[in-house]
Amino acid sequence: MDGQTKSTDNVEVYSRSGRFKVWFMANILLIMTVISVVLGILFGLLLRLAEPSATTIVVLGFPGEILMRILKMLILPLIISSLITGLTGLDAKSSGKLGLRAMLYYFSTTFIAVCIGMFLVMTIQPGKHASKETLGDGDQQSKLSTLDTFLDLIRNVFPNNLVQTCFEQTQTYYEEVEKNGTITSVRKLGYKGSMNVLGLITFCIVFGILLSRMGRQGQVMIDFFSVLTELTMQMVDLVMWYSPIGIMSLICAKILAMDDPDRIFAQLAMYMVTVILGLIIHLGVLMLIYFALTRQNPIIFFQGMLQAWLTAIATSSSSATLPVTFKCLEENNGIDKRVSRFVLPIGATVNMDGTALYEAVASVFIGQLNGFTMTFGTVLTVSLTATLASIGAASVPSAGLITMLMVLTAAGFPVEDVSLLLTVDWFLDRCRTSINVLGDSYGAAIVQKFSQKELDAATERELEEGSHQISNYPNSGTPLGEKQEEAHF
Ligand code: 7O9
Repeated sequence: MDGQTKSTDNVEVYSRSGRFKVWFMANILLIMTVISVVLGILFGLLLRLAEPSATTIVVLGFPGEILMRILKMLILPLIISSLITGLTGLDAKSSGKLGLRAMLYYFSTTFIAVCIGMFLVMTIQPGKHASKETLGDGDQQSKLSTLDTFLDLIRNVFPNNLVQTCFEQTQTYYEEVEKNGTITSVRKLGYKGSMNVLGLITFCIVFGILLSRMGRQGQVMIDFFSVLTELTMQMVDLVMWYSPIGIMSLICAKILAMDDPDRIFAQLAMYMVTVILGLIIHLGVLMLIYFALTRQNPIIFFQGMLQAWLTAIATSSSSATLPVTFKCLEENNGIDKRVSRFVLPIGATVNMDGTALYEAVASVFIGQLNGFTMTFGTVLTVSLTATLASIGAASVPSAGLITMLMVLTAAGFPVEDVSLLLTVDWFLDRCRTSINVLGDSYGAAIVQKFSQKELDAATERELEEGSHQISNYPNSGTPLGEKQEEAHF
């Protein structure tokens, strides 16, 4: 619009209209995504009236299924190449400092999330308002050993086959065998079809650090991985133009697949209110922390992350959202690529604030439902195990429910009642995933703020060495927030 005002300065007119075009192009995608969420909900609610068959639901959800497949396809090249390029942009010592700061942030915010959850669930007491008679009985779950789960986690950190890491995790299982007429269960090691992210991260971190120390000899490898990152990001660009259709389909199909929402929502209403309120408060706390530490406006940062936030709600998976999170952080919020590439894949794996809060609330809810009184010991046990469960969620086999069972077992609450919560889990999963993604994003910005010294030193060193590597980091040296004015909206 500005470009059409009377101005004698042609250059300015051009650059303004050019800037407007860039702004518009970036925002049209976001606007389309917002519209697709609204349409998805609307179509879902309307089509429910027509009582569609299971086949119709599959067909309606198909474009969404394809979106999930594409996003998940991009995760593997993205995390490998981004971790390695992120690490080669820094020296080993700086990487260590960055990693330590990220870990400190992850641990403290996760613990804050658990405390908020515990406080709310104990003051609101949602378990007192629901009775087991109306909810029905839970299914019996299989027994699990905490030691086996823990050992599996460590086994996954040190994979025995790098190729297998890309699609399978190690998992202990028990097999019933007959020995001299008696049946005993024997412990066996097997594999479960799900990417072993922790194993990949271990390998890539060591690989990246050694590569950064290699000098000239390693340059071709550095270039290889930075081209791979660029290419993958360009693929993400393409997918994002398809995402509005996929998101609409995902949301519409999910609403159609819901069974008898009125009854279930009414009975678990207080429980859901507790979780959602907790998540909202935690988001507020994250924003405060961000403001206190960086003196930047957290709302503007959030607006830059909007696309990732909506994608997280639609996909209910922070790993599938990872490609979009990268885009939003680097392009809208101007986060240094060396920081985001190093910190985000790790954050997506171990930092799940929403999940930690949810597990704390859900287990105390089950305790209340069964008339358990909370002692100081149980509060402490639930808080600690919920924190650990959220950190290990991505790396213990058949996560989600299993981690929930660990918290319940540790607190001494009945485990078979988890199935009661399954009816609303799909909904709460979306809410907590969106907080998981935002937690990682604010974390990347905070780590960057505290690592400016290391980043500047690394940039300077590369300039001195005349390395062409620097061209890979167009964001480097930009103080946090300088790019914020270009943020969407
Ligand atoms: C939620 F880093 C990556 F991108 F490579 C990565 C890949 C896979 C990171 C994580 C994973 C992964 O497998 N994550 C995982 C997370 C696996 C099982 C359960 C969960 C927990 O998920 C959250 C929850 O249920 O609360 C939530 N849905 O953030 O995705």
